[in-house]
Amino acid sequence: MKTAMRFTARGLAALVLGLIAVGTTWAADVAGTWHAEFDTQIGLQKYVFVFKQDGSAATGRAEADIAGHKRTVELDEVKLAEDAITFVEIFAFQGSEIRIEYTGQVAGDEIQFTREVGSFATEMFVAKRGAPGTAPSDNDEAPARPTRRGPPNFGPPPELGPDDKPAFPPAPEGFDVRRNKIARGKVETVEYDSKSVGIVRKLSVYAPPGYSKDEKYPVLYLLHGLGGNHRQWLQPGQADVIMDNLYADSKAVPMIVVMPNGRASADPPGPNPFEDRPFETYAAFEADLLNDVIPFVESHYSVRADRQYRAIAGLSMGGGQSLNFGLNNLDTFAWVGGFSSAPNTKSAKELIADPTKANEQLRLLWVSCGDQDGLMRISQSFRRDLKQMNVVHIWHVDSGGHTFPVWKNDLYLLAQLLFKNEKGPSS
Ligand code: FER
Repeated sequence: MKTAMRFTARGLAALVLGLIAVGTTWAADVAGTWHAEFDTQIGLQKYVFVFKQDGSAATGRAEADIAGHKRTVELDEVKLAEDAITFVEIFAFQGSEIRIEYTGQVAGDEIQFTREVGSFATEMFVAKRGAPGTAPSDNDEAPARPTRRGPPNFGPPPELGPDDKPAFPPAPEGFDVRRNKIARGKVETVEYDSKSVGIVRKLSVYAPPGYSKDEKYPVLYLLHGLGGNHRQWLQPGQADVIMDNLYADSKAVPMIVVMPNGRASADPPGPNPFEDRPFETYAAFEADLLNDVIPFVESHYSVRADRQYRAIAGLSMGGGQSLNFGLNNLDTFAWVGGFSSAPNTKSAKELIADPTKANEQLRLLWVSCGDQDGLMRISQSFRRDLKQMNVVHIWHVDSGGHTFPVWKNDLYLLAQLLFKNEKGPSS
C-alpha cells in the first residue's frame, strides 16, 4: 500500500514535470548589455540594449545615439521564445506613434537583428553582448518609462553654414494664442468630389474676417505633413488663430487659406504613415490639387483665379509637395514656400529648367527650416542650387527642430509677405 502510494506520488510528480517541460519553451539568455551599430536613412545609429530576464520573461530599454545625439528608448512587448527575441520601439512622430519592430536570433553572445520601420525601412545588424560595466548608464535598474521620448528630428542637429541664419525675427509671443474681442475668420470643412482620387474628400477652408462675396480674394493652399490631413494646420497648426491675429494687427492681405488633404489615396490611412507608400500618395496629390481642389475652390468661393493670386506652401512632406508642385506649375502659382521640406522634395535643378523664366514668374520663393532639424540638408541643398542658378528666394533658418513651433512661425512670417509686392531679398 505504502509502496503503491509512493509510486503514485512519484508518478504524479513525473507527470507534472513532464507537462511543465512540454508546456514551456526554453528561452535564450539575453540578460545584460548588447551593443549594435547600423546604418539608416538618417545616418549611423548606435544602440546599447539592456535586457533584464526572468526565465522566458524579459524587459528592456536602449540608449540610442546618432552622431552624439542621445535618447533613451523604452522597449515594449519584449518576447522570448527559444533563440528568438522580438520587441517594439515606439517612435513618437508628430502626435502619432510609429512602431519599429525588432526580430532577433540569439546565438551565444551575438544577436542577429532585423529592424523594420514599417515597410519604410528595414535594417539588419548584429548586436554583441558587452562586457559587464558597459551599461548605457550608471543606473542599471529596471527600465523606467521615459517621460519624454526624443524629438523626432530625423537625425542630429545639422551643421550650419554662415548663410544659414534667420531672415526675419521670430513671431512675437502670443502670435498663436487665440485673442478675445478680435474679429475672427470663418473655418469650415467642405467636401469635394475628387475625380483624381475617385472619392469625396475633405478640405478645411479659412475665410478671413469680413469675407464678402463682393470682393475677390487671393488663396493660399497650405499643405500638411506626413500622417496629417486637412485638419493638421488647424490642430496643432492653429493656422486660423495665427491668421486672425495677423488681421487684428493689419499685418496680412485678406486671403482664403485652403487646407486640403495631401495624401491622395482612396484607402484610409493605416497606423504607420511611413508604411503608406508616402512618396507615391503625396506625389499623386498634384493631380487632385490642380484638377479638383483648385477648380472646386474657385467655383465655390469668391477668389481671384489667377496665378498672381495663388500661393502654395506647406510643412515637411507638404513642403516638398509645395516646392515640387509650385515650381512645376508656375503658370498656376506665383508664390511658393517650403517649410522643413521632407525627402520627397525634388532637386531645385530638376524643378527649375529655366531660371530666368522662373525669376520672372515667381513673386516669392520661400525656403525655411529649423536649425535643429535633421532634415535640414534637404533645404540646404535646395537653397544651394537656387543660389547657384541665381533664382531669387528667401532662405530663413528658424530656431527649432522638426516641429510645429517652427512651422507656425513660418506661417506667421510668410503670410505677411503673400500677395504684396515682395520679391524678397535675394539671398
Ligand atoms: C522621411 C523623413 C520625414 C520621410 C518623410 C518624412 C517619407 C516626413 C516628415 C513630415 O512630413 O513631417 O524619411 O520619408
